[in-house]
Amino acid sequence: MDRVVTNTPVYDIHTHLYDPAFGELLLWGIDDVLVYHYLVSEGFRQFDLEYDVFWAMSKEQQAEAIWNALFIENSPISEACRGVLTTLNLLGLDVKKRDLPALRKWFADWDKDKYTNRVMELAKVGSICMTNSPFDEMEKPTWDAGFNRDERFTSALRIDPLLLDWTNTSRSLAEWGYDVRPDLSEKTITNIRRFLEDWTKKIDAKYLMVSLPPDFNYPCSSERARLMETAVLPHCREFGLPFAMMPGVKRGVNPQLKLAGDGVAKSCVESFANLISAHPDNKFLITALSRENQYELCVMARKFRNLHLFGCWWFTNTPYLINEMTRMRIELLGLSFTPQHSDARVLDQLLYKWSHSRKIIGNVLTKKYLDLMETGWDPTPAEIERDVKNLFGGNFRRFCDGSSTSVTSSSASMKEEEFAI
Ligand code: FIX
Ligand code: ZN
Repeated sequence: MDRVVTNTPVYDIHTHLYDPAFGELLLWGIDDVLVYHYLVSEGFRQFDLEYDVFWAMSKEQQAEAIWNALFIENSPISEACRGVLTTLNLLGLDVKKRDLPALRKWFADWDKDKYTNRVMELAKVGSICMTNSPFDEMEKPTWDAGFNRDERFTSALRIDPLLLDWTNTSRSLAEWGYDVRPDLSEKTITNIRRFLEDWTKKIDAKYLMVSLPPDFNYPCSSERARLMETAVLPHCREFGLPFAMMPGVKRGVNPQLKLAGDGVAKSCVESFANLISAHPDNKFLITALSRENQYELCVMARKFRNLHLFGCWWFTNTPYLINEMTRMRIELLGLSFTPQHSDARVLDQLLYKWSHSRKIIGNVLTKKYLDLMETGWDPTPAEIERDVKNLFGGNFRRFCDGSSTSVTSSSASMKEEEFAI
């Protein structure tokens, strides 16, 4: 069992990583690992530093401040800190030396392409879905210029500015040649759809996605609801693409922390049920930030087959909550969901995020198969291999494709004698 969960390649369906062709946008190496925003917010709990002093530092100085505060002056026991150590350990580095300069020296000898291959191979991540935004000035020029894609990197079209800040976004669209006005006239909607079509094709989007504040409600006469009903959802239907919603984030709770300053609050799950039931021909993906929303979401997914739950997002990506959520999802939904995505922003993080999650998912599954065995039902190795493949990408691919081809136990290859639960 452990071997199957450890060795099955995953499709990481939500990350903030980039195809290596995006150059500097693909972050990797010890300094980027240390300045991850999860660690920045933990660092500020220990620093004796003003915000602006920290932000004025170079990346290397910030990394050093975090290293000293969270690894040297305190034991690195939080999930994000432990993640750094798991990553280094899996790369074969000796963490007990506590030697940041030596770690930097080791990373300096790598080339980005070789390192990408090495990390993906070690983490057993087969495909990575990027989060691609036409509104991101850093990545847009690369899309506009075109490049040879690395097939391991797929795309999701991120549309937060369109749905959360239409007034400013209408100006950008107009600048890019789309005939739109701030009012949502029929002509404007036609042009928003043209924009979505152009970008869906340009990046070969596998799904569209948005993160939503906790106060999202539906039905509603808001601009946001109107944009969803008249532009986004019809577009998704036309292209057969799921619409991923990530509710519960409160952006900028502490703006001084920049990217590390976002918070969480409960969302209204009933609103999502209303939206999904009103659009039975659309496919929806949901991962919610609030722990309190997870149970209601599981029950909702039992009611709507056009809803696929995925991942333990951000603050829920901790061992305690991954265990709780995976167990609850399995008990209520069987195997019809995708338990995890990494949300990695730095390539190296694939190592810890997947190794920590695989272990927990493996433990939950082991317990469930043992419960089955108590009834006299013997799960075969091929059946277990099938189930894990489906959880690690098969279910998601099938949901996106709308095809009924799942990984079947007969196509699973592991021999019976090769492992035991
Ligand atoms: O909105 C998102 O996709 C979030 O995952 C990010 O914005 C967030 O900053 C993050 O990195 C969470 O893991
Ligand atoms: Zn994300």
